[in-house]
Amino acid sequence: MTGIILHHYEASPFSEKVRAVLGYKQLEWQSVLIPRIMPKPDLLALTGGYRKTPVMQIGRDVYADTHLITRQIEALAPEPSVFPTSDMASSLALEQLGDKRLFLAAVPVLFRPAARAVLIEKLGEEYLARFGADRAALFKGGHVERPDGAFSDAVLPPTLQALDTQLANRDFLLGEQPCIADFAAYHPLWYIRANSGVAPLLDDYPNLLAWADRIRAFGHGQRQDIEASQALDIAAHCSEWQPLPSAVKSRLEPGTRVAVAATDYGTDPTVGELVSTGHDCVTIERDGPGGTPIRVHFPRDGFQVSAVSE
Ligand SMILES: N[C@@H](CCC(=O)N[C@@H](CS)C(=O)NCC(=O)O)C(=O)O
Repeated sequence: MTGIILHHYEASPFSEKVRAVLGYKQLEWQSVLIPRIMPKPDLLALTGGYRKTPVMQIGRDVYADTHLITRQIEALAPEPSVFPTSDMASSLALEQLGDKRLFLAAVPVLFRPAARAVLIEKLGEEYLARFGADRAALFKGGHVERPDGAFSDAVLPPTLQALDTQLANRDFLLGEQPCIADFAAYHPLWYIRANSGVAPLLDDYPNLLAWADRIRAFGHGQRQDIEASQALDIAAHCSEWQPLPSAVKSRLEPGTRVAVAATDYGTDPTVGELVSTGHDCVTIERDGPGGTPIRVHFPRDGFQVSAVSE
């Protein structure tokens, strides 16, 4: 048992990235379904402010952002690896292309009339209006603007064409085995493909579709559904911490009271005491459910850490 609890919702592309990694590694995990839109009181009881989806919990350790979540999963279950040491920088660059550019280019596609018609059928007009308002608020205060149709039109065709060409003679983006680059480029396409109104947009890219089928075939591992209250209970009764990555020198000393917030969008801060700064991870401690101390871990890239006065 890995102890992994994923807080996610079914239709979330970034959650699908993590579910596919769990599937490729054939891991057992527990699933807590969270709301797609605010408020998310049970999730925030763990994170202390961070609201994005997904979040991973192991006991009383909480991991924000799939950049860190996937690396923590790799640390727990190294084989088969999704972080090959050869091509490390190339896979990081492609991971960013998928998570940042391709995902943001996919979002407006789901607001096109053909996609909206499918969503209205599924979720209802009233919920969709609330979803739109929630996502408009999500992009307030960050340095990334809410993407629009013009951004999609400019970015999607050349990026899909490049990925499709790269996949002409190989099974996965960097060779014959999948790595993090594949999972990061996969989830925005999964998002488009899941909506029958816009899925045909991908028909021009046969290599991409075949590759997406290969990733889908990994499945999601062994998932067990639990309630949010059970996850909070697990945190409240846990007395161990997960190992921390080695600390590196940083501008702020451990023990400093800090706020950590994403810089792109969804910038709601989490406040706590700085525990450690690693190469790729910042950890803070705060009081969680029932006053239990909780550690929340964030990636460094894409997050701002600032000292706060009491
Ligand atoms: N950089 C984040 C991005 C996560 C993200 O944007 N998730 C979307 C859902 S797929 C989100 O948080 N939407 C708002 C929400 O769920 O509250 C990551 O890699 O985890």
